[in-house]
Amino acid sequence: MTTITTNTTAAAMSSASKTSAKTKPATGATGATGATGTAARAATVRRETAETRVEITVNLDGTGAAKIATGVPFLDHMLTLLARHALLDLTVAAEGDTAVDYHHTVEDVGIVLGQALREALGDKRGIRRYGFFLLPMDETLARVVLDLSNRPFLVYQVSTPNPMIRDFNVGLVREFFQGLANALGANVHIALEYGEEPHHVAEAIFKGFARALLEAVTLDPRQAGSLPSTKGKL
Ligand SMILES: [Mn+2]
Repeated sequence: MTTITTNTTAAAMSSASKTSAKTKPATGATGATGATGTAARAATVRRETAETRVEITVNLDGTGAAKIATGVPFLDHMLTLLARHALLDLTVAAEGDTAVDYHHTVEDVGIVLGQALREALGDKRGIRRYGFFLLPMDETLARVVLDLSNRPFLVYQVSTPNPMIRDFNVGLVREFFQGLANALGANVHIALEYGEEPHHVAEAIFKGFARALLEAVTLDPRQAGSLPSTKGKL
């Protein structure tokens, strides 16, 4: 378990979190023993700016339990299903300048989730590294391909005729994944094969990403704790 605090204003909070961030023993999750020793693949990251305050705790070897409160109801819905389909235990608490619009909050939650996933992955030994998924949702089909390469790059090929989901612009999904890809150090390709209904489009992308992520972070016993790279570094 790793805790990172960025721009924290509360020293007491920081030291309390350091205390609680001690590595805890694995609790029977297949991935948590062996390759990465006994350290749980979990992390907590806090980040505070003039625009947002975000705290995220993630456990890669979870069951999909989510506790999400971002102040953006549609983002809460997306993160809840992301946790469920990636089998992450995920706690997200965010407060942002949503009176301006949702942009800063959505982007910064993506950044902090990327940081937390990266910390939880640790040295990446034994992981599968790549993941991909084609996810259908009624008339929509989304394709998500992922490489935990430490080479941040987002390719995002999505256009929807009607961008609004209530007061949430589906274009913000791109901002979320740009922040996430940068902070996670991941190559992420997201494409909408086809589809129109914006709620379906966003949901298919988040679920597809979740399934691709689940594949990529899974510990493969055949890797025997080595890095899935001929370069020797990820
Ligand atoms: Mn839905």
